[in-house]
Amino acid sequence: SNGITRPKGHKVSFHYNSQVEDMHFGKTHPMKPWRLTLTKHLVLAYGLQHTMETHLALPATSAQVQAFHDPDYVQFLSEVSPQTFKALCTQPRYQKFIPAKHDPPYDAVELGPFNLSTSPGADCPVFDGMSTYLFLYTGATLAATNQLLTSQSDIAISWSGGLHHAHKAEASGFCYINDIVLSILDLLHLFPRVLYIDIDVHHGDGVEEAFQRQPRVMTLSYHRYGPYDETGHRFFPGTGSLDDNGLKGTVGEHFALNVPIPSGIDDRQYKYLFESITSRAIDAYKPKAIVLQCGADSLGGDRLGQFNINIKQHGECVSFVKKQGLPLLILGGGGYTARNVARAWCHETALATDNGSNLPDKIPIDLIPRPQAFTGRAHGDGQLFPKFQRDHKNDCVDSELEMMVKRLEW
Ligand code: ZLS
Ligand code: CA
Ligand code: ZN
Repeated sequence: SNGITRPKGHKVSFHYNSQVEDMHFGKTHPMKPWRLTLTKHLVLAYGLQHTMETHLALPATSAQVQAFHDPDYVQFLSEVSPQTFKALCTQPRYQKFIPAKHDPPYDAVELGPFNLSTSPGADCPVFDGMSTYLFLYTGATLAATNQLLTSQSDIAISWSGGLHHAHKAEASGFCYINDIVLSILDLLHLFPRVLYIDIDVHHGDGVEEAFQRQPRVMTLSYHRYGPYDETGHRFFPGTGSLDDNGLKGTVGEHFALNVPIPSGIDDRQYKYLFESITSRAIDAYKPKAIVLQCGADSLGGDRLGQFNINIKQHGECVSFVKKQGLPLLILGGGGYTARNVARAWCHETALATDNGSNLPDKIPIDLIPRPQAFTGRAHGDGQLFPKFQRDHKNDCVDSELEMMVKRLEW
């Protein structure tokens, strides 16, 4: 009655556990798990749960997480909390993971092992409920992966996953467990070639690094990349230049692609880069499954991002990949202006189920099952899919973008 319909010819599953919503990285920390509450509420408000299977995620096991991560790191993560951190830090097995002291100005945060810290100024803080959170978002992604492996879904969605910076024995950039690497390792049991595409505004360095010697995984990241700033930093994590193509001298060389982008890129320019490069990568590589990390910090108006992409174009990337008709895992990632994250990921959930053009700008009030659940900011301004102000200076020169596409042709 509301125009929302089931997808024709393909099955979608949605993997999530609301427990992740209650976590807080810290008062000033940009990563807000409650953006997932907003996303869930929008998805439910539009009735999209009737167009797909919704699965309650269970936590991943330590054994599952050890398929990529160091056993000492996994043990630490499974026990850590603000209460246990100090005592854990003194245990002998973790000593080799504690970094040397840094000189000013890099001594501001006191780091424990694995780049973890209880200081409020840390990218990867230790917070209450952290273990629960980490193993749950990983469990959601692995359950989604399993749906694809068993052909029970054609598209599987895990918005709480997509944490692309985590390393084998180190947390990095708000990421602790690399659920993407774990998922791809599982996919490799069945699929001969897996393509990983990353539209988060940051470089997908953790995933690229894990598979830099592996020709059966191609990684393709679109991200902000630029020169050093006044503080001697590049835009995080500082890697992912055009000539970063997988580990030289190994069989993995040429199976990593990076698209470094200046600030302020607009919809037209992003569409040009994304569609020309992604289609060439797919034609040449012929993947049998695709993992798409949909970090929403590439949207205009993001608190950390520097692009000017609208939700419509962000979603068109999802549609473009879906159109390939391959088993598809859709993941979250960054996204720091919470209301826009929810708008984008709800819109993309609708695209996955062929309901992209069926969402009215205002939530149909008669569809709201539990009014008290919608007191958040998801519909605060009444407008669900606004055009963003193009608030970042556009440093993208069309001719340079064209040269980049040419250089990536092989
Ligand atoms: O891709 O730029 C950095 C590293 C630093 C600057 C910040 N300080 C705290 C540490 C050293 C060089 N880190 C980035 C990480 C971005 C991770 C993106 C993750 C993803 O989207 C996938 C989920 C960064 N940018 C902004 C901040 N950190 C940041 C901003 C504000 C704060 C508050 C909390 C903590 C300290 C004050 C913080 C970090
Ligand atoms: Ca990226
Ligand atoms: Zn990001």
